Amino acid sequence: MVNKLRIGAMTRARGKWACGLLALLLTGGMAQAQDLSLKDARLSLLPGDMPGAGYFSLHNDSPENVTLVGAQSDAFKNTEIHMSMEKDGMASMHAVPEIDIAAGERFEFAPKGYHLMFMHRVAPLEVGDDIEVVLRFADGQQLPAIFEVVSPAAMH
Ligand SMILES: [Cu+2]
Repeated sequence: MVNKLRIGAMTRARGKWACGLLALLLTGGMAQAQDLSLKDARLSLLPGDMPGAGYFSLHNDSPENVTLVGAQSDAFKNTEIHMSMEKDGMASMHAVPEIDIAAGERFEFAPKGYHLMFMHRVAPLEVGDDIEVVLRFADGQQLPAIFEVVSPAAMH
């Protein structure tokens, strides 16, 4: 009886170790983005299958310049970096391939400017939900962050 319990505990411990190793292999042993952080991350949710817009403040407290090249979330099929602009009184937006953030700088994703465009929701979302978004950088760093789902009315 005692022996059986002990074997069970050992198996569990080994399973945990194996998971850790797998995670390390999957990420290629890449360091997590420790000196990069997101503040005030929120996703403005529109009704139906309209895209959601992600806003946040990205802080680069590392001694290196970084380049944001994309983002992804399990809650949406694809995500693009967008920039809104107004021309002749008409609002429009276009995709931006990458954004440089210099060492020690911060970059604001805010309404009427840069935003993450989340397209094709794959799961139902409600105001108040949290979704995980992973930001990707040109050097291979990945920064996971939690975005709070908010109503577009809360943006103003
Ligand atoms: Cu957009």
